[in-house]
Amino acid sequence: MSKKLIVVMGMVLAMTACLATVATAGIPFPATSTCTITITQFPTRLQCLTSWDPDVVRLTPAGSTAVPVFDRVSITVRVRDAFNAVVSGALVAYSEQSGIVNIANGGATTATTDAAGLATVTLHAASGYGRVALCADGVQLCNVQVRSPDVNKGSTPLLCGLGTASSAVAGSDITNPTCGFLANFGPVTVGVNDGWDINCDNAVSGSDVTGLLGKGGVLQYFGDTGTLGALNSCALP
Ligand SMILES: [Ca+2]
Ligand SMILES: [Ca+2]
Repeated sequence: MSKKLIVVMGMVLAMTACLATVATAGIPFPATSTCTITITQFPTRLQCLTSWDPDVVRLTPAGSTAVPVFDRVSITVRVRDAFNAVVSGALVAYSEQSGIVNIANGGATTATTDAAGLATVTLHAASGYGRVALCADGVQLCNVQVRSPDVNKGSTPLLCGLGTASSAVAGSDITNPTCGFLANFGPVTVGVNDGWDINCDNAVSGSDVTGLLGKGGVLQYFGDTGTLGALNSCALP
């Protein structure tokens, strides 16, 4: 299923403050720009859309060839500047904003805004969990919360980060004593163990490992390995 929502970023006070200091024609401005977020789920997990705000996007880990893929998110942006004029020719791309997350090579598209300031980009593959931002010419316009079954690089606490290079869905994702699924079993506390709640039922449990009805858990992607891209900053290259 898919769901659409429109996010208008920013606040009047913030816009007023920015207008007084850094407003520049032709520069993307969050408070006047809009994001239309469409999440398509494979398979459907309505709880990821109804139980969490913002909605959770479950991403296929790097290198996975699993069919069906996990979720896919498309964001259509209309980019405007601080004076409410559309910005054409802006580079639109995803970047890792926070948490332990890295977009996989080939896991997202980029685009350039058209004459109406519109562009659409999609994201389907990343490892880790956290927030992924949508950036236009290096300015963050909105973000989405993401989770994947690939939560670490190996079996020791030192390998709880993802970084770059290759990563795999393996036994250590389940058994790492600090950042494995087993170590995070229990009711979800946001900011503590929500990144492991793959099926969004507000608890980390065996169903996140096995997948309900055999789908959507760690085991569905077990053994998948691939290359994580360089960390993508919102700053222009
Ligand atoms: Ca892993
Ligand atoms: Ca769960």
